[in-house]
Amino acid sequence: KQGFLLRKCTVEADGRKTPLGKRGWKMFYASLKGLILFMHKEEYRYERQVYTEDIRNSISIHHSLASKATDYKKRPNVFRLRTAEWRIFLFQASDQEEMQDWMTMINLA
Ligand code: I3P
Repeated sequence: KQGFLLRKCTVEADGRKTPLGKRGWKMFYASLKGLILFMHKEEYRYERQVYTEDIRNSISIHHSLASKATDYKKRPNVFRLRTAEWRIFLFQASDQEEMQDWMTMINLA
């Protein structure tokens, strides 16, 4: 699965809140390959050579859990991803169906 997703980091791997200045929403072209959610800065990058920056932004979804962020009211179609290292991200999809699809693909991967 692939497509545009907005991402917000909220909790880092050390369990601390993501520091101010790094908590903003950022647009990525996401592609799910196996147990890695690649976060590409540009859409065209996903099928070509893999860029170091894109690898750095990628997220291991092994033992992770995606669920609807029902408590986050500021934006629609937002789901939360908690990783095995207990990092927490919010992702905003373009509509409800996309959101559901991403959660299903992540949780079944
Ligand atoms: C963050 C940015 C986010 C906001 C976050 C800010 O600032 O404005 O949009 O989250 O609030 O810290 P920065 O870009 O400087 O990191 P929301 O859109 O969810 O309000 P937060 O600290 O309450 O998460």
